[in-house]
Amino acid sequence: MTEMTEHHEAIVIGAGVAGIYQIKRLLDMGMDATVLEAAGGLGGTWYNNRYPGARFDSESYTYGFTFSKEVLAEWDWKERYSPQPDNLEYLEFVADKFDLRQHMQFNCRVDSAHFDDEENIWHLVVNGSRRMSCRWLIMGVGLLSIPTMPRLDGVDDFKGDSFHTFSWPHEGYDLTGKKVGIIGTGATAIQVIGDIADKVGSLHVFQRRANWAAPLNNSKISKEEMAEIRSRYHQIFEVCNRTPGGFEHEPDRRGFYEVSREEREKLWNKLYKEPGFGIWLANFREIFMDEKANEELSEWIADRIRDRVKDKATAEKLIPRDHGFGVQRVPLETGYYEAYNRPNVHLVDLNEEKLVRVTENGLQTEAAAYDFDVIIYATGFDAITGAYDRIDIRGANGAVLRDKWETRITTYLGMFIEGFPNMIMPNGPQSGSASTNYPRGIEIGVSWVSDFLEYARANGHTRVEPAGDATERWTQHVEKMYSVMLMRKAKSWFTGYNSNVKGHEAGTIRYLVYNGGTPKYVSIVNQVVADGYAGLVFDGDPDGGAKAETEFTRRAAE
Ligand code: NA7
Repeated sequence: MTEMTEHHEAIVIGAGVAGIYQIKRLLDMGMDATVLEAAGGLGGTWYNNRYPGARFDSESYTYGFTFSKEVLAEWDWKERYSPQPDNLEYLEFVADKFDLRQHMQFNCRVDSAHFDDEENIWHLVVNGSRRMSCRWLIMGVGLLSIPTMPRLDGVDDFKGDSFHTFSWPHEGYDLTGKKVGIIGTGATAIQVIGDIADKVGSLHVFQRRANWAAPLNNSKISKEEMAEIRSRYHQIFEVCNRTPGGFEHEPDRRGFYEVSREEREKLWNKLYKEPGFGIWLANFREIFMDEKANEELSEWIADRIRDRVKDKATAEKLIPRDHGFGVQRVPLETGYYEAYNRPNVHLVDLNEEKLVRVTENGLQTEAAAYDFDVIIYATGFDAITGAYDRIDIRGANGAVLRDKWETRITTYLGMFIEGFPNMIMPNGPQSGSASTNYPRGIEIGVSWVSDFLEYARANGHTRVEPAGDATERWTQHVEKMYSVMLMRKAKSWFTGYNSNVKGHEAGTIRYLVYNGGTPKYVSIVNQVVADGYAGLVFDGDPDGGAKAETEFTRRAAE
């Protein structure tokens, strides 16, 4: 360690939902810790994504932190699906309440993190030259924090304004009367389009793959309603804890084939009119696993699109043909389909005319040149592993994480990586967070990690890493969970597909998320604790890992 190195017992990378709660827990246990955040402020997703229409798809009152009764008592949600400015305000409120900002350093981009095998510490380089070190490196880097631009020629040639939705101008941007082109029809684009269609002069939507979407059915929350919700918080979070996705929507327990077609349609009609993910998550469980059941639901949803979009040809183009409803995370929309009934909104099907390049004036397809004042890139993210790949992470013996994960993503519990001691991921790839209502998964992960660190400190451990066999078992368990789900067939960020990232464009499945559901995840990670942190090797003692052959093995095999 040189004199110039700033050392902390723990460094948390990222000041989003995970980083905020993680630093709180580290400070509570009296640890010397700091948060390094690349952006200019805290809030992660809610700091960056300021595009029009950005809001929760989780019910607001299920999104907040549960760790503090005071926060629950003091914060009022104003909308059922709260918009970005309120969400950022909420996270700032929590950080300020516990005086966390003083432990966060902004505009700090971590370039590299190298593990020192002799001293069992991590050495970091921040912003090119600043040297820092820590015993515990905690990754709160976010699942969707690295935006990706299309690999198109001429992006810099465009003379008008253009932004990726993630980098929307913080001071706001007035689109009134403007000629706008938007690339993408993911959850983000679907929010943007619904919001701006009636404000812009014209809007051209460049769609490569149609995406299933369902109504958000948002509404305001009055003071009285908030008081009622508050009185039920305990109950609400109990439901979140027992549902697979950590939402308040519980799957319909009836068998799809046990009820008549009329009964099924009755449920779908009801759910389609209800707020949020009900139509996805309160549906029959078979829709996620059984082709025929999924097809029947998909056809029913297609008819809703046909009901809502007046022009028949446009409606057909908006109906996905390559995947069924709900096998990708379902975008929730407000007036998305109705936007296409407006004379100023035009759908450009990129299957009929491929995008060729960006020009000085707009976008060029095989069929036409489109002129715009503004181009919006709603083209998604290098999801889940992207933020890890951007840091030069080297573990024991100089092993490079980026290389390790190139062919196969392996973790233990989604929290530890073999060969990368003392690096912990409360919401990493293959953890319980990615496929859920994020903060519910994050709180579970951060709590577990914090308890673990207390244990490690109390027992004087200075090095921990997962055993190879435990890692293999967990990874196989994660892979097996995909095998029963129809989602394995979808080209989405859940399966690691991204046409704009080298190596991820082939559609070869990457096992990024844990699909076993929150209750199963919690029972496994709790069992690991009950078994004396089975599967983890402490201070290089290989016998530590031998403890893995216990209850966890049985559960993972189920
Ligand atoms: P998504 O869901 O990854 O969507 C990205 C969209 O951009 C999708 O429609 C892509 O089409 C499209 N895209 C990406 N690159 C291109 C190029 N080169 N040409 C044309 N179209 C392109 O990201 P979002 O930001 O919308 O949503 C991410 C999550 O945020 C969401 O699931 C919520 O949980 C919140 P494709 O489907 O690949 O053909």
